[in-house]
Amino acid sequence: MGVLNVTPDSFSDAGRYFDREAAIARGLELVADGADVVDVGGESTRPGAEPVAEAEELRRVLPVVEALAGRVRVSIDTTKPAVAEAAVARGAWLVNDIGCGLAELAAAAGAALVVMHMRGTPKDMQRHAIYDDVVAEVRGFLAERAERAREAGIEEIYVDPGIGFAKTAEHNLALLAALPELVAGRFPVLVGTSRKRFLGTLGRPPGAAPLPVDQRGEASLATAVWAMAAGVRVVRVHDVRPAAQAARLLGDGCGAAELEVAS
Ligand code: HH2
Repeated sequence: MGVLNVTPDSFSDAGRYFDREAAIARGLELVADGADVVDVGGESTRPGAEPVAEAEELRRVLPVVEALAGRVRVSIDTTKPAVAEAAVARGAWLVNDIGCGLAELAAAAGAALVVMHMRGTPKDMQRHAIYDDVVAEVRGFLAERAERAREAGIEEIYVDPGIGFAKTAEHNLALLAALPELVAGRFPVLVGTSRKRFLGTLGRPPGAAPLPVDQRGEASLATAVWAMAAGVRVVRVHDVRPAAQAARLLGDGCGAAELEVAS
């Protein structure tokens, strides 16, 4: 899943694809790089982000969804029912329900769904990063919400631990370590670590500033590969080409035996 942020303020590619034509061109580039799905978002979810009015979000995403929908499976990343509904009406295949409020709508529209774990809203979520057992709490939440979505009639449901959403770096690492456990559940798993802040803090001296976004590529790929090797079905990434190559390698059964034969 390639990330396409049609926003002026996303944490990594802020403003680069805010222009409609630039966004559509980027979507097609993601497809050429090997994306099976393009996730279109018109509102940043970075910690502290300001909310966007519905009319503005619709203006940002709908033409892009429409332009891409005939060429690739499109996902709509939103918390707003009107945005999800209009995007599906224009051909979006999946509702990326990061606020966990759109299952009924996705069911009625016949769309696939991502159920993601978050607490609060992007503006205040980091205040809610308090857990006794983050893995058990996230797993329980996802199982319950996904089951409800299934009962509402949705056939294709993905669960996502919501890396970076109301989570500290330690919480993110605990959830990544627990991916094999999450994958063993009933629903396929989606994970997004790409360029996130915690990747820039790993191995840094205490108190040091995190690595800037453009220096988080290697850690992004490493965590995507770990996720895929753990059995995660979808990885949400900004840099599609290396992740798609890794997916092919793993999907082609890069068991040690086969690699040995090839070499
Ligand atoms: N992460 C972001 C946005 N949407 N959706 C899912 N399902 N899982 C994620 O981990 C996830 C997500 C944040 O990344 P990005 O879109 O690059 O940034 P921004 O929200 O600032 O636009």
